[in-house]
Amino acid sequence: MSERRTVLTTCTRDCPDACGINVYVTNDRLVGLTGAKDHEITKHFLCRKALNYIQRFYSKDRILEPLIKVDGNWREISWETALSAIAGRLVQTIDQYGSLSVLHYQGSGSLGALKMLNKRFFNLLGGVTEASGSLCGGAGIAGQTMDFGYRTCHDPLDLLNSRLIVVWGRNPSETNMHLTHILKEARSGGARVILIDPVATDTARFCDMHISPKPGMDGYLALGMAKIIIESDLADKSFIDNHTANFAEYRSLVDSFDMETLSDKCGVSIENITGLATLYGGKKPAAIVCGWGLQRYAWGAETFRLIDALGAITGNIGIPGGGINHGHDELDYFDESVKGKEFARHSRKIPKPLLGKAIAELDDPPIKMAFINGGNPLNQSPNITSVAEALKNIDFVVVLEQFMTDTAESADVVLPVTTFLEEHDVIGSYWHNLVGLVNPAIEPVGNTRSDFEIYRDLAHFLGFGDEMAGTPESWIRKIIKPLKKSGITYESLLESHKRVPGAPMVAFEDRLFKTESGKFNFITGFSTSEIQSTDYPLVLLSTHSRSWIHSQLIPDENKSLPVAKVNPATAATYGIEDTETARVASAHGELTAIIKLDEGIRESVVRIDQGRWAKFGQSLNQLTPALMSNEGQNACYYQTAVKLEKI
Ligand SMILES: Nc1nc2c(c(=O)[nH]1)N[C@H]1C(S)=C(S)[C@@H](COP(=O)(O)OP(=O)(O)OC[C@H]3O[C@@H](n4cnc5c(=O)[nH]c(N)nc54)[C@H](O)[C@@H]3O)O[C@H]1N2
Ligand SMILES: Nc1nc2c(c(=O)[nH]1)N[C@H]1C(S)=C(S)[C@@H](COP(=O)(O)OP(=O)(O)OC[C@H]3O[C@@H](n4cnc5c(=O)[nH]c(N)nc54)[C@H](O)[C@@H]3O)O[C@H]1N2
Ligand SMILES: [Mo]
Repeated sequence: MSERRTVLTTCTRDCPDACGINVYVTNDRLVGLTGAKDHEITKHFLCRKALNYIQRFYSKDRILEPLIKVDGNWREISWETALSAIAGRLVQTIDQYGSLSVLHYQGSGSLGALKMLNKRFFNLLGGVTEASGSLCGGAGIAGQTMDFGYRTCHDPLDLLNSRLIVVWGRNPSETNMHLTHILKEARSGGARVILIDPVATDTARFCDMHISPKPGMDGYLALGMAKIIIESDLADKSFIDNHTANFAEYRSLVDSFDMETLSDKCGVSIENITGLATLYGGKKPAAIVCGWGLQRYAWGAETFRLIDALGAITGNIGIPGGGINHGHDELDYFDESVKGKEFARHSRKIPKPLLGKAIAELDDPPIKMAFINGGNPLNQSPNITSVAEALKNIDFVVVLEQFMTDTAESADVVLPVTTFLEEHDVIGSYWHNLVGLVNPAIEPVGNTRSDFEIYRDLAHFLGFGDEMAGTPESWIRKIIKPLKKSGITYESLLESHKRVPGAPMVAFEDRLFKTESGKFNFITGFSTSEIQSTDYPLVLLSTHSRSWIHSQLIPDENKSLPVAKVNPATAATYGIEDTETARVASAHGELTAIIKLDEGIRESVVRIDQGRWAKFGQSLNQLTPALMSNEGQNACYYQTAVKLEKI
């Protein structure tokens, strides 16, 4: 008799949707995944990267034993040997150089809240050097924090109250699938949906209008819209007078440009800017949904602020169906004190976007040992060449991984970790307001352990085991304690995902902003720099793929070449035809790609999905510059100038 089970869990991957998942297990083997039916966002549907997960899970390339590098070759060792060797090395390093000589790098491989315990370990160690800043949304968050006091968004289902929705620099068809369902429903209820993206992505297919600006230049588009809105008397004077600060200075900024200049800068005709502004200013309530693509430039925060300003001048802030929606913190509903900040006697941070340079420059103390979990900085950081150089100079690198990634390959010890289908955890979303438990569907395969178990067990070797002791469940119960007042308990989460009661449907409904003035704070200055140069006249958008997340491909998926989508007119200037192979080169590096002609891509733009592996010569971050945004310590991946060369 075969034994069948269904386990309810939640996806922990770094994605807004944080889906409820039913996992089907037959005879202790995963056989299928479906979206949880009664999860009000997932609604039974899973995306391609989730559906592909079983293949990843059972890949022959998964690491199942602790590994140590001996003379350049990997050798399997026991957990006991691995953990005692690491503990011995830690004690020696800290004795000699202090705890700040240890670097902790936590990526976004899993957004489970239990991953906060990894940080607790390093705080208990005395406080280490932490890779901070952002590869993701730091610029947008910084911009919105300057305007509103903190970043938050409307509940996604509030979009059903909007008459107009502008999707700006976000590609939900590939990266946030359940938003597309809401957009389609809003549209069938009469809302108009507009996409602003230099690429006519699959999202454009169900939009009423597509505006294609020059990459990085949306701030000028927003200024142009503001000019039309103000000059055509579409502004909400009452909102401006009562709830905003710095309007006069912002108005001067708007007035300092004429429409021709703004149109030229953003590459959108005055007619289209006017049409867009008239729609946005005229169809209240109107929501803007901003993505991450929009802010991967040095001035990403300022771009967000100029878009926030559109919400403020039209009074689309604090009303149902309005808002400038990016996201909120996925830890919002949890107890972050488990990180144990109080244990750290020292603290030092280095920004992820400048990781290579920062490691190379640190002394007093220099970095001697590094722990990397849930991240692949040798693939996902901008300008990985500089990161690889820096990592080589660290005496002892420990990587907690599922696969022999570019980063794991560079380590001294690799510890095999479980996937979310083998772990306990709890997770919120950075977009919607449901929380869910992560329940193991099957026993860990091979000799894998969760991050929590690894750090907890390592703590025993180091004499602070008591502070990390306990089961995952006992820590999850602590983490979700703040939810108790809303009636959400561990037991209730075992039954189903729960919407957090009281989670706002509308952001800033009380118009109380946590800024210094208590009001919405307008931006007062803006500048950008040229991305392209004569030698490198194209912009590379290294976007997110529908089929995988970040670098989480299995090695075999790297066998084909990446596909570079370009406008036929752009390809023609290089004499390149559809399906031909070409070199894509920046000032920092190059790779080979297959050219796919696409009328929907703006001229002078190259779009390639990022995530392929550097060890196969295919990481796009061989080409990206190590730049950091003016605000928010964000990586500026899309500020990459390239050229094509026919091969
Ligand atoms: N399948 C899948 N899902 C994912 C991810 C994944 O890798 N794969 N990653 C997850 C993570 S961590 C994140 S942060 C999100 C990212 O989610 P998105 O923000 O949707 O992803 P991006 O691909 O960065 O960019 C979105 C769009 O911005 C456009 N864009 C680039 N530059 C500009 C610009 O200057 N102006 C405008 N208007 N548009 C621009 C790009 O052409 C692209 O279509 O997705 C999450 N979901
Ligand atoms: N060129 C370019 N680069 C980009 C971007 C871009 O748009 N263009 N986008 C950026 C964005 S938005 C982000 S968020 C970052 C993401 O950067 P990273 O967080 O470095 O992304 P991943 O490649 O997903 O690496 C996560 C690794 O963690 C492993 N993993 C998964 N779960 C666990 C776990 O529970 N424990 C441990 N120890 N490991 C686990 C996975 O196998 C994977 O190798 O990348 C950025 N890089
Ligand atoms: Mo991200």
